[in-house]
Amino acid sequence: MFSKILIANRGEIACRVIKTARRLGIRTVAVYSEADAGARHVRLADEAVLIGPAAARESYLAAERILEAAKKTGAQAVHPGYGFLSENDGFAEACAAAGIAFIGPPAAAIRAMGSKSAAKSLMEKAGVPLVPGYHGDNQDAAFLQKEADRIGYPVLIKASAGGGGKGMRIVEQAADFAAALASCKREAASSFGDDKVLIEKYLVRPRHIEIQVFGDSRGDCVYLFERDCSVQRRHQKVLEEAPAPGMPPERRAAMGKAAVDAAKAVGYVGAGTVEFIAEQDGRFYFMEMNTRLQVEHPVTEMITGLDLVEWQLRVAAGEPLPLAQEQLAIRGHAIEARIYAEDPSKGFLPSTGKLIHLAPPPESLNVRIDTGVEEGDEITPHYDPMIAKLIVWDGSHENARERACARLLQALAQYRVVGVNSNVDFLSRLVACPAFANADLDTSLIEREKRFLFPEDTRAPSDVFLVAALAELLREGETASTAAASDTDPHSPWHLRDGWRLNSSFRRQLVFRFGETEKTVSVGYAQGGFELGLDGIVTLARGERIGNSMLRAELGGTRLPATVIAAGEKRHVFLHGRAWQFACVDPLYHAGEGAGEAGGLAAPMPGKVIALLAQVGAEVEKGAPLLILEAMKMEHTIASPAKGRLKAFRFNVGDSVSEGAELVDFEPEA
Ligand code: MV4
Repeated sequence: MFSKILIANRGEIACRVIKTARRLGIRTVAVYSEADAGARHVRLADEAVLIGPAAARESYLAAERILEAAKKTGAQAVHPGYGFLSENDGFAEACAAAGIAFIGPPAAAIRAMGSKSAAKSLMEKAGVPLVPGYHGDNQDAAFLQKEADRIGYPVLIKASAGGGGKGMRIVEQAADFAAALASCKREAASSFGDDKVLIEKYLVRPRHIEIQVFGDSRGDCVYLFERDCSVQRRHQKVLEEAPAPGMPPERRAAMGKAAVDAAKAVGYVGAGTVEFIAEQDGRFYFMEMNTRLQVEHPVTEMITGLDLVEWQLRVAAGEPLPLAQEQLAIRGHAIEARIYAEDPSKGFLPSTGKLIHLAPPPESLNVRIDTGVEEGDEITPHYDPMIAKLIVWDGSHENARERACARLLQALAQYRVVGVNSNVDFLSRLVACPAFANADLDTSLIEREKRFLFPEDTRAPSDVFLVAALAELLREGETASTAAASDTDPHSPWHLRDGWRLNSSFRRQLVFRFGETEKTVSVGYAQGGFELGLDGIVTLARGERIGNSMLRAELGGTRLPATVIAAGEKRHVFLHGRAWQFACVDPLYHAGEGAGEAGGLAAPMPGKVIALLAQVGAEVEKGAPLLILEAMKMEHTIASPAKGRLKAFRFNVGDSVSEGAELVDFEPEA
């Protein structure tokens, strides 16, 4: 076995490989780009080598720099992870030439599966079933039209060099074929530099079922059962599960055998995946082979109890496969959800930024999290915006899938992501939607269920605003007691945040902005709590904050565990297993913002100063309460527009101020 390996990748997969290497006592070398200097995979590895700037071409795709790092650190093998150089036959060859083991298949096997049409010819010879079609060299338009007519419509025209759905055309009838062929060839030429196409029967409502295979250098090969990855959006997998729902043992064995035949036909060694497209009745056809460890390998690990990275390392070191086919069995059901920094309501636009708060559900026998980031890390525009893979497993004999779905829903409800948009709520709706719950799977499930998955009504229930208001008031209370403790007069009534004011029976207001709409919660102070008014209904609210974000709330006598996270003026409320996001706007906060930039804060309307809340000379955070102004029988907190220093108050308690008057001298931090 190797004593030191280099991981030519980043993110969660680099971390995943390090985990197994460490368990096996193998030292690890990470490589990283300038953008990843503080990344988790760098922190976890025993050594790390900077290989270049953020752009992948100059770092994670720079084969020579990675090999140089391997030589310099004395690594005996390179694990390529997925993506980047993992399916680059030239890199596999260069490793071998440098005397470094490539933890993956031989270069020739990568090459053989690299061309989709050549791979299909090879598979046909090996007796692996193919979708009825034509994938030969004759590209004459009239000939291809005849082939399409023979196959029968609808047909699919695919770019031979394509993949991932690029350059595909569905043709419904013979009359449309010539035009579709011409346009497909144009796209293939410009996208792949090769206009060769193949023609296939178009399958309606297909499933994506893939078989995990493993070969060793002695020529043995086994299959580790299947994964159903039908739930995709634009050829991006979203949910993956194992085993495939409704798979009879005989078909599993037939698909397993076909996959092993495919692997053996190209002399496969290591972990590989043979992708099949399956009709609803179960008939299956070879699509392509991925010559690497896949993102979704954990679901296979969960149902087999195996560590596929350990197998990869053993096989690459020349050891035989650890287990034979008859020693392999399936236990339970596993589902993986890919947690992404993206905005599902904006076409899944990637969302970048700092992970201000990141709290995954607790890991257990049933819940696994594979991630490359922690709270405080950044999702940058340079790489894939995946935050983590959330994998659940249930071992029941009867209804393991149903239980796994329930576990996944629960884990998603616990997942907290603040700082970037995430697909967590979208995933919850997806797992809960009847088609997925009933395992009515095919590759267009998301498209078909879009009305359920992209609800237009995003209004939050009242509870959400009441909980947010309560969190705000409790937080203020804590700030006020801290201020009182450091004041010369700790008994000053101005520090009591219980609504006590001389001769004034006011109600203050908290305003939450949610998209285009605003919700106003009026606040009255009651014994041991608050009277919160919303939409004409008054609710008695009380509770306590636990730590910085957890809230033990009680609304009208009902206990509600909630989490409220403040990030600037943004508030994230996690309640009822869902997440809501809106802004908390102090009515005067914005009025003062412009003035704040000029070094002061102006009164937005005539009123009276009724409390000074901060110490002159103090460093204050953005949003820190500075003073309270009473205007039009309401109390308004003037908050700091930025982080900075409070130089002076221009008025005393009791002073009347006119509209536009500068209230404080404020120095924003440089
Ligand atoms: C197909 C098909 C229906 N019939 N081929 C999409 C990606 C590429 N690898 C192959 N793809 C498809 N090929 C025939 N003959 C439907 C798809 C397809 C698909 C396949 C697997 C997973 C998701 C998909 C989403 C849309 C279309």
